[in-house]
Amino acid sequence: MGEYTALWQSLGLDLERHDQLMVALGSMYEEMFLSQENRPAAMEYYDFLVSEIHGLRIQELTDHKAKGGKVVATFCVFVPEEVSLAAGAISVGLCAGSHFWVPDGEKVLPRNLCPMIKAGMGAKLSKTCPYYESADLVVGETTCDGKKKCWELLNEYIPVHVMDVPQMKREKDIQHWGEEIKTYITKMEQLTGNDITPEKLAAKIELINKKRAVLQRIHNARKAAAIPISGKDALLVTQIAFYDDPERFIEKGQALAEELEQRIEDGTGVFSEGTPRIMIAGTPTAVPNWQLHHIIETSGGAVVCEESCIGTRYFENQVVNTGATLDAQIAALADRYMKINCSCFTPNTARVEDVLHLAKKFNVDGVVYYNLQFCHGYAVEYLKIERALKQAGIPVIIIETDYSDNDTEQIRTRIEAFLEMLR
Ligand code: BJ8
Repeated sequence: MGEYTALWQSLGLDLERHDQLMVALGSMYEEMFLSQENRPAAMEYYDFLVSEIHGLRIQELTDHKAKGGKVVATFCVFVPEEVSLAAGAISVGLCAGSHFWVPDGEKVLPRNLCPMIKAGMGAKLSKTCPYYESADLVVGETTCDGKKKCWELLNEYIPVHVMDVPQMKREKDIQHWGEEIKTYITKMEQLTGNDITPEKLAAKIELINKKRAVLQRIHNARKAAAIPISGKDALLVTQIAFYDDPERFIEKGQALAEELEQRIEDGTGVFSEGTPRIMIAGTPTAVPNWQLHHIIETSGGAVVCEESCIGTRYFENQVVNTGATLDAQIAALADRYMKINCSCFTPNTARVEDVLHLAKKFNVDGVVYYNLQFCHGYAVEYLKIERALKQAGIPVIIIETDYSDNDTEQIRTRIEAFLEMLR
């Protein structure tokens, strides 16, 4: 990617450290992804995107900015990308999924904090993420305490707009979220200098609904007895949905979905018969956090579903796109987004139902509950999920970890024992 050095320089990246990051990412990708057998041919596009993760897409963002366009960066699936796009901005999800950034984050944040928050902060401080350096605005939210307080510090380095996510789902909370969306519309209009009209918003609601639909279609293919795609590859596709151009993503996603459906018809699976089917539930796995999927799939299991924000919580439920006025569209957006069952809500019983429902729909043999260290919401919620799954006769194990690889072997031993029990 030497041809991008001038681009990275223009963004002010720390080139030496950025090189270290790229080398680590490249070898990890080769080991975890390219070594897999019998992958769908359509994965070639996603391999290409990863190889260009800090190249072509960054060039596209830079070209957009050169024409006066804006880039907004987000950390949570609550931020409505429809609004950002309707204002003519590009929206990218920041990844924060690597230990590489944690030590930098710990320079300003306490060590006993969720690794995703520390990595999110560290990526900015280390000047190694060209998405961050391309962003005109970070849109934060008040989902968990760690993130909520982090925005105040991050705002010292880059402008941050915070959306106040309610912590309950009463009618007045849904209305409040609608008000927050309205405020975000004003913010985006000010940032871009573009008006958001009902026509523009309707077009972007339709676009993002299509993106959700194609992700759901790919995900549905994993219900098949002969699983046509590995969990790692399916996860990668969802991760890429956060930063790729939506229209291109939809087109390429449709090609992948068609291939997967053909594989199902042909009975072509990527795992041998009898491989235990695993659902991962819990905290998100942002790029390049592939560790748990990799451990499961190299220990004799197959991941068939992610009940996660880099999974079903991102693409389930469409926005009803029938509103003719901005107010009606905002209400429809608020309704859809407030169906996301993040552990920041109390009560959050719908999430327990989601996990049970998905476990049955995807015919899973066991659930691996993934909890990022110091994420109290998901950790506390485990008890209810565990109880419900046990009652339904579905085995479950909890894995609590951070991004370091200190505990990889320990996790592998536990996963191997869990899979053995499922056989
Ligand atoms: S909607 S899950 S993307 S907040 S950062 S809560 S892991 S302690 S990411 Fe999330 Fe939005 Fe909810 Fe989804 Fe825990 Fe860490 Fe907080 Fe986290």
